[in-house]
Amino acid sequence: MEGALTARDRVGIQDFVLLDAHTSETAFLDNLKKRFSENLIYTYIGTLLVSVNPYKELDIYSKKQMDIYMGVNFFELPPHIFALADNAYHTMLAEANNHFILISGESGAGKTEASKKILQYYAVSCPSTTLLDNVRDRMLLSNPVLEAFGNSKTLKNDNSSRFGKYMDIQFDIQGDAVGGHILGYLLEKSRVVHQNHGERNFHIFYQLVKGGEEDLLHQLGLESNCQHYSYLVQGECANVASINDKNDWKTVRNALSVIDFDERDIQVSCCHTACGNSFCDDIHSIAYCAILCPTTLYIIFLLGVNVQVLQEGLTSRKIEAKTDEVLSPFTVDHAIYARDALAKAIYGRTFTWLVNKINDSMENKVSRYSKKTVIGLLDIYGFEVFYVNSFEQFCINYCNEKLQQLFIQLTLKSEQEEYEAENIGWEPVQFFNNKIICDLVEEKHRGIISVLDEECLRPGEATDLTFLERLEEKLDSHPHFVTHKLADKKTRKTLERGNFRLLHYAGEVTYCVVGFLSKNNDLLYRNIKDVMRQSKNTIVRECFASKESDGRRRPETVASQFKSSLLGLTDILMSKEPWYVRCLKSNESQQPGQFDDVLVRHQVKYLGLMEHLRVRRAGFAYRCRYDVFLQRYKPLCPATWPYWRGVAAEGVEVLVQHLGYLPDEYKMGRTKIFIRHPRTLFATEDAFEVCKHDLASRIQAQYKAY
Ligand code: AD9
Ligand code: MG
Repeated sequence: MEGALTARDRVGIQDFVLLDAHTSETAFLDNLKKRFSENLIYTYIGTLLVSVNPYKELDIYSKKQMDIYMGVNFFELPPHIFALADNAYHTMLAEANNHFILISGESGAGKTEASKKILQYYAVSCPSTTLLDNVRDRMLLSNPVLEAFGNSKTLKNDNSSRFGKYMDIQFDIQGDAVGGHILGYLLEKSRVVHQNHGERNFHIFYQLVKGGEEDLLHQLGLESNCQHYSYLVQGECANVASINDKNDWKTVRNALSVIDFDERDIQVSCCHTACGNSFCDDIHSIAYCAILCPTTLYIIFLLGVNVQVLQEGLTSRKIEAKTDEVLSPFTVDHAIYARDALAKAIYGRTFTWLVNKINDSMENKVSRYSKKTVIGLLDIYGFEVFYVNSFEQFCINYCNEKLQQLFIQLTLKSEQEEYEAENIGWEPVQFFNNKIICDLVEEKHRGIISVLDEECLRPGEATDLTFLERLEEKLDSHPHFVTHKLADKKTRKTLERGNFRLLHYAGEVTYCVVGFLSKNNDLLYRNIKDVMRQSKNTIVRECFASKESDGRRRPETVASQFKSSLLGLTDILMSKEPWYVRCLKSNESQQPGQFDDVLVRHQVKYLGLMEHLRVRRAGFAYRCRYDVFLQRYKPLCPATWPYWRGVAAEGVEVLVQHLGYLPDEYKMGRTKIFIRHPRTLFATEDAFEVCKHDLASRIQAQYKAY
C-alpha cells in the first residue's frame, strides 16, 4: 500500500552508517537511488559526503539555505554540501588548525560545482566587514575567469576542467574569510591546437569571438565568426546548447575588471588568446614557408615582438656554422610543430600569469601578518576514458590515482593502523590499495614516467614506438600493464599494436602512444623563445622569462614536472585535516534526473565507498588525546574541575562516566579516547557551551578561594 510508506522508505536514510549492519552494495545503491528520485542528492557516510549529480538546478543553494546550515551541528539537518563546509569551518575555528576538502569523482560527476558551492558558502555566510567584501568578491569572481580559460566542452562534460585547482581560503581568528590563494596544476594546453570531434577549444575563445565588443575585436583584428578560425571548429561543435558564450563573455569581462585587470591586462589576455586563433589560419602559408598573413602579423605586432625575427623562427632553424649563422628552412611538419608549440606556449604561460594575477588580487593586504588558518579546496580534473586516450588522459588519470591513494592512506589504511596502535579491538576491512598503480606510473627507473623521460633524452633515435618497446621490456609481468605483445590471446584481440593498457583503480584505459614523446618534451624552439623574451610588451616578457632561459639546462619534462607538483600537493594536504566529498555521475548522457544503476554501482565500487562504510561503521567517528580531551571538558565534572591530579586517561574515564557515556559509545585506547558517534560528542559540546557561560564566574570564585 503506497499510503503506508514511511518517510524513511520514501527518502531513504541520510547516513549510510545507520543502514542495517550488513549493508550490501545493492542496499547501498537502493538508498542512493531512492534519495536521488526525491531530489535528495546528498547522503553521508559518517562525515564523508556522497553527492550524485542531478543534472538539473535544485533550489537548495539559496542564501536562506546557507543561513539554515550556519553553525548547526552536522547531523541535525539533512545532508548538504553546506553542512560539510560549515562543519569544516567550525572545526577549524575550534581547533585553530588547517583543513582541506578533497572533492573527487570522475569527469562530469559534479566536483567543480561542489567546489563553487563551498566557496559561495564561505564568501556569503561567514562574518563580514566591508573592508573584506572586496576580497570575497574577488575570490568568487576568480571562478568564471579561470573556468573561461581553463575549462572546455569534452565528450564527458560540457564544462570540463582541463586544469587542476587547489585553492586555500584564508580565515582570520574571528573566522572572517580574508584572502585566497590558488595553485594551478597542468593545464591541457594541447587543446589550443587540437580538439577531438565533439569537443571544443577552451571556452574563452568562443566567448571572445562571439561576445567580444566590436572595438575589442577590431583592436585584435578578429572577426565575430568562429567558423573563420580552424582552431575553433575542429570538433565541429562551436555552439553548445547548454552554453551561452555571449553572456559568459560579459560575466568574464566584468569579473576581470573586479579582480584588478585594467584595460591593458584585458587586452593582453585577449590578445594572447587571439594568437591561438590566428596562427592556425596560416597553416598553408607556413607550410610553404612563406610569409604570415596580415591578421597574424597584426597580432604579433600586439605581442610586441619583432615580426620578421619571429617569422624566421617559425619557418626556419638557425644553424651555427664556424663563423656564421645560417637559416635552414623547416619542413612542413616542423613548421606546423613550431607554430603549434608557440600557440600552446603563449596560452599556457598566459594562464599561469592569470593565476598569479588573481592571487595578487585575492591576497589579504589588510591583515597580512596576522595569524590565519585555511581551508583548502581541491577540484581537479576527474578520471576519464575516451575512445582514444593520449598523454593528457594519462596525466589526468595518474593524478586521480594519487588522490585515491591519499584517500586510502588517510581513511582506510591509517584509520585501521591507528586502531591497532591504540590497541582497540579491530576486525580488519579488506580494500584494494592502488599504490601498485601509482608505483607503476611514478617509480624511479622502472615506472612509466621514468621510461618516457629516458626516451625523451634520445632525440633522433627514440620514437613513440621505441617508448612502448621499452615499457614492454621493463613491465612485462606487471599485473596492471598490458600491450598487444604481452597480452593473452583473448585480450590481444582488443588491443592494437601502438597502444598500452593500464588497469586503473577506476577501470581499464587503453592509451595510444602517438605523441607521448613530443607532448612530454613540450619543446619550444629556442630562437622563438628568445624572440618572445625580447618583446616590448612587459607581460609577454614576464610570461616567457623563466629558469630554463639560459638554454643550457634541460627543462624538466611535462610528466616529471607534474609528478613533482603532485608530490608537493600531497605534502600540502597531508599537513591538514581532511574532509571528503565523493561525487558520483548519475548517467553518461548528462540527462536530468536519470540514474544509471550500472554506472553508479561501478563508481561506488571503485571509489571504495562500501569499504569506507565498513570502516566507519565498525570504527569511531571521533578521537582525541586524553590530555586534550580532559583539558577541554574538565569543567563538566566536579571530580575533574579545576584540576585532575592523576593520570589523564583515568581523569577522562571519570569524566565520561559522569557524563553518562554508555560502554558501547566509547573505547579507551593507549593515548586517546575513541568516540563512536558524533552525536555523543555533540551532546558533550552542547553541555560545554552551556557551562562556558558560567565558567568565568566559577574561575573568579576559584581565585577568591585562594
Ligand atoms: V570534470 O572532471 O572537471 O570534467 P566535474 O568538475 O566533476 O567534471 P562539473 O562540476 O563540471 O563536473 O559538473 C558537470 C555538470 O553537471 C555541471 O555543469 C552541471 O550542469 C551539472 N551539475 C553538477 N553538480 C550539480 C548540482 N549540484 N546541481 C545541479 C549539477 N547540476
Ligand atoms: Mg571540473
